[in-house]
Amino acid sequence: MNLKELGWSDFFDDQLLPDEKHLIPARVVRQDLSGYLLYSERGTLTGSLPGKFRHDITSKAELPTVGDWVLVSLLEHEPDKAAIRKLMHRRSQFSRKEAGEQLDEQIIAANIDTAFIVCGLDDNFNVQRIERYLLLAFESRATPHILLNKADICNDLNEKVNAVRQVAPGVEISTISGLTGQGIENLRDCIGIGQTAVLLGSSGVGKSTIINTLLGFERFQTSSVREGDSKGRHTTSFREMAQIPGAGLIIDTPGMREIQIWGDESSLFQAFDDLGELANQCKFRDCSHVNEPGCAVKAAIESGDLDEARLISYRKLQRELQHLSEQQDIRVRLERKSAGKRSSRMYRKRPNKRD
Ligand SMILES: Nc1nc2c(ncn2[C@@H]2O[C@H](COP(=O)(O)OP(=O)(O)OP(=O)(O)O)[C@@H](O)[C@H]2O)c(=O)[nH]1
Ligand SMILES: [Mg+2]
Ligand SMILES: [Zn+2]
Repeated sequence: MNLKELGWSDFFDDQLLPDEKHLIPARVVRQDLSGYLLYSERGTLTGSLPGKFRHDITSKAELPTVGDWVLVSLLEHEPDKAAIRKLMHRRSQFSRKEAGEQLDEQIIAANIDTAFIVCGLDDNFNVQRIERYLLLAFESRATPHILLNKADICNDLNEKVNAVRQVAPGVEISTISGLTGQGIENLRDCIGIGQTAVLLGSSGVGKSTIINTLLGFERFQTSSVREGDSKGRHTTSFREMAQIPGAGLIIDTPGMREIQIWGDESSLFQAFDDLGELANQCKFRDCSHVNEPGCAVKAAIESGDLDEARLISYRKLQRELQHLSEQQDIRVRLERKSAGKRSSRMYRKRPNKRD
């Protein structure tokens, strides 16, 4: 395996410090309960995280994840085992807020060029979900590309494609079938050698099926969806990268139950570029598009050029982002407060010591 084929570039080369030349670059292929599986020029390695590494980090986001580049040293008597010494800065990363109450960023995949957002053209078709994924994709710095899968069983293809186009201005949309292979060759051409793509989407949309068809063999397990609502059965449980013969790398992910938003408003503006352009034509710069005179957004809704659902989605995502940022501010204040308490305790102790 050569480093360039695995996605190594000057971006990572420039991060190497003089005293790290003896370490081996490796890419995280899979992370599961037993540890890390890595690809390197020395072949496949199993990696572990030394206690010092865990101790030195300040957030979970600094732990290596699938797609990450790390520097490792080989264990002396077991040359296929490696200790991870350093995590390289990421070129891009697809994150969401961790499920539940925690206020942590969960990194789904790192150093990706293309984020394929997969949606089934069956009963699981959902435009609002695509909107949420797109927001995260813009935040990731990877290029989003929407895959509408299961085209073989869809009777109203044009209608669905048009609905998706409305919420994804400027984003590439492909209709494919992982089962029959329709459109899969074109996908391969989108992932050049050395590039990395990730497949994202809910359970049952066909992510693992698409990868198996790309690879030409049943690398990942798949299973049928529920009748009635086409929901999947959460078949894939770990994120894992595979090398496509004659092309780049692709990461399979488990279907997400919740797509909790992580990011800031700049990605929101990018994802809702169409609304932004309209808003620029509103009479008032700070127009809230509710009942101001000369509102171009309202006018577009009335004329049918803009679906009102788009404005509703925008407001909903904006509220979620604001809530996230408020929660983050509260946490920073609490952390400062407890750090302040610690240092004032230290300060009080000092005079005692002199006594
Ligand atoms: N008709 C049709 N069925 C498909 C297509 N792609 C996948 N399927 C079927 O959809 C079901 C779910 O596919 P999977 O590949 O397991 O879905 P997944 O997205 O990997 O699901 P999780 O691993 O649970 O996240 C399987 O029964 C597949 O055969 C397609 O293009 N057309
Ligand atoms: Mg799967
Ligand atoms: Zn307006």
